[in-house]
Amino acid sequence: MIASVPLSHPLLEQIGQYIRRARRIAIVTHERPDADALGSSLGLAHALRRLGKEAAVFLFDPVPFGLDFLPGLDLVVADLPGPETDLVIAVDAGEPAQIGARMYDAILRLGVPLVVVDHHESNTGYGSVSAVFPQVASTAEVVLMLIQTLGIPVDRMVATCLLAGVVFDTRAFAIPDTSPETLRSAARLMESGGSLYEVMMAYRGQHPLRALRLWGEALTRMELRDGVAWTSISREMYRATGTAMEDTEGLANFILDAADVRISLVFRERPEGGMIRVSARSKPGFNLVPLARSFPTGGGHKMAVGFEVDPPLEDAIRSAIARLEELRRSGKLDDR
Ligand SMILES: [Mn+2]
Repeated sequence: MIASVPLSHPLLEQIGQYIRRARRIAIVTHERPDADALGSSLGLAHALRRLGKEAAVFLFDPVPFGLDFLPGLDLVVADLPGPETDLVIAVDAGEPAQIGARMYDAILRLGVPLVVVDHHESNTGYGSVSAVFPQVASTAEVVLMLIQTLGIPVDRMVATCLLAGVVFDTRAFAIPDTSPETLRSAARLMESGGSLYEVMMAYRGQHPLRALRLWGEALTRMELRDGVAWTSISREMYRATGTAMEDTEGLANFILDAADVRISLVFRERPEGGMIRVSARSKPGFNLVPLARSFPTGGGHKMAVGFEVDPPLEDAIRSAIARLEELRRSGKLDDR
């Protein structure tokens, strides 16, 4: 499949119209933001300010470990957007639930247009305009297209933020969705002053030692059947290693890199209890979205999804692996 990536697009032109008419713009993204979510949001905020707009990123979560190098973190406001807001842009969020009920309800109450810029295969098409490009490797690339559509010059701050989104979401240009246009976008961002080295250092240094200790515990519990590898993280493991749920980010990808693994799953208890969170990853040839969608809150990309299963941990593992095997047998996870 040739990924055709438009340099501009009618949907981005439409969003551009909304932006030109707006004065105070609130940017929101998914909870527990990753580098693409935060980098795309901040990069867009910087660009909109260059256009003379008031723009801020509204997000309750703390900045994740290792992303504090992103320029302009003071544009992140841990609050709901106020009544002066006249446009909301949701970035890298596939559905309202990912933005969080409290934030999304507040947006609906504002009664202003909500436009969406995203690349999730599972995007539900919410919002007044929904510019979703599943073939584009990162939302940061879509944001760059939008910024170019608006004719805003890309400065060093915009460039570094967006480069972070590109590098982290492509796993440093290593996923199949990495296209010539991904590399051209990265080159353009470097030419505009973005530091690939700084971003790469952050990418490689995204895990503190305590996370590796937690991974070590998880790796010893791993099971493998028919190319499907899974492991789990219990509340006790967080306690024993002094870690939090964010320290599990990257583990499913790490397991997937093993030569004899085709699909990886990591089941995690939350430190505070409640639903079991599952991250699943696959090598090319699978589409995991039907698996994720078969659970109430699931979504993501073909080869990278997240979903939630009822506790306890052991039952969650049993039911999700059974579901996966059933879907795989019936060909519903085949990517053609
Ligand atoms: Mn993304």
